[in-house]
Amino acid sequence: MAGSVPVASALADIYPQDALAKEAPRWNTLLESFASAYGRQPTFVARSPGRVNIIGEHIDYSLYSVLPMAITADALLAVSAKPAASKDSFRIKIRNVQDAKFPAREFDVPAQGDVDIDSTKFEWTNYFKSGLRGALELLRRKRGADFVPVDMELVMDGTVPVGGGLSSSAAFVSASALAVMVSNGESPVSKQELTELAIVSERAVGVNSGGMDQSASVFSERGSALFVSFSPRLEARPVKFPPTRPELCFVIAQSFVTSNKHVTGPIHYNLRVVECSFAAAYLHAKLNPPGTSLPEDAGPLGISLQGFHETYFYHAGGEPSAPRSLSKEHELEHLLKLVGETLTQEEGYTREEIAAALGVTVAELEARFMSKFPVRADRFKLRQRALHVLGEALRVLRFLTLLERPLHTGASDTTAYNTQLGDLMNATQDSCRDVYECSCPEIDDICRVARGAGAYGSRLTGAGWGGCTVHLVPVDKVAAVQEALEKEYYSKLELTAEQREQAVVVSRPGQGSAVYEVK
Ligand code: NG1
Ligand code: MG
Repeated sequence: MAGSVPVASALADIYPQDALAKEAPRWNTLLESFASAYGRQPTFVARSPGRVNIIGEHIDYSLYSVLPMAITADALLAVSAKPAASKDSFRIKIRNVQDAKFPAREFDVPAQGDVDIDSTKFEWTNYFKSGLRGALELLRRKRGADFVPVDMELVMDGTVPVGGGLSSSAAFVSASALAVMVSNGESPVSKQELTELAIVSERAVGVNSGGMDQSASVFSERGSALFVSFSPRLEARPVKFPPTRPELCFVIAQSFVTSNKHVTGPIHYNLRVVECSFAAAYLHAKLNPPGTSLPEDAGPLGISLQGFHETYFYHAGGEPSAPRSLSKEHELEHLLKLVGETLTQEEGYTREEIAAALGVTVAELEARFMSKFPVRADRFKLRQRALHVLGEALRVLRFLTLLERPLHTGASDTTAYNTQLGDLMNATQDSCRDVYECSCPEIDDICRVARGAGAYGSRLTGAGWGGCTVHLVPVDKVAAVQEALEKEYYSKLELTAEQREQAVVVSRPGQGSAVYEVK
């Protein structure tokens, strides 16, 4: 059914042929571990994959479009459900295949009350709980106040590296919400509803994130990247890479620098979200006619650079403040110029300066933008953040235009075309490093080495400050890139055999969320 999470009855519906030899035993272990823990077979497995972002970094929370793809690594939840024993509460029993690292938990949730999540602690089941919370809100809206959720028994197995920039969190939250919805008789599950609730509920774990990861995890289709738009509403459409010569693939290389979401993550990431929202409000105050209001939108703080953009071109009090006939790319170019002229303070802006521009007090500013997720900063780099976001939004559109431009099918050499794609990714890396300040020396190093060995484009992927890199590589150069990274980067780290094996992988666009029926 269009727009709903597919139901699979064979692993071949989910994974590419060459992954089955590894996946089949893993699934068997999951099912066996369920049977030995609970004394029965699970009835289904909810599955959501991780993702790699090809282009469009740190712009989803400003509601600009991005181009990620799902990977093969995923979160699996084997599930069995039964009616709750009590009318007042239901019981969750959840275990992990790696139970030494992630201990088993059991808890009760009030049938009509909230799910308790302590986001100040790292607790692996918080991701399940946030998916549960989101799914319950949706089910309660649909089923009414006297809805009593079922008891659930679950076993989880995840192969997306934690803290590695491939979005293990969104995979786990989406799989959890899916498991809860299916257990409570929601069938089929709408991809749109699942994604929207996963986006909002992941914020309960402490990061004020955008919606790229959950969209990629839920909506992706095997063999295609995914173009995701957030404005005026969430929309995702598969995009294929044209056949090029040499043929292209994506190589993912870990930096093994862990950006711990619960230590540095909230500080860096949530600060960027605040800076982008400040930039939107500031530009609106300076550039749109007095009396125009910036609409409340789906951005994590309720306003976004996209909202300013739309208001500026289309709704500025009926007084078009700019020519209306520009293409989206021209609009972004126009805005980049305006930002350069309007946000002139390289050194950043103080709370006092921003509050004055917005016509509010510092206390009001803090209450509005900095109370949900506190941030620590004296100066806010509005100029740099806005320049990155608008420039990156433009690169995404240019990348998409290249992908959708029909390639000369008989062409025996598309090197020039491949180079154009790679250059856009390289420009993203430059902007992430210098303007958005979300790279780190190790990532810069990996990108330099990979490009030197034949990658057309190399950049960080995901939030940055460590984590993963993605490289656009012609298939005949994969071995050379791998070798160069081994020699110039990985050999200098102390890695376990498992880390060495997972350090560099070729990734093809994988399948999004699915429900597997256990027979
Ligand atoms: P990761 O790499 O999963 O931390 C984060 C955000 C995305 C997006 C990217 C940067 C979460 C759950 N996801 O990804 O929404 O903003 O950073 O492009 O925090
Ligand atoms: Mg994440």
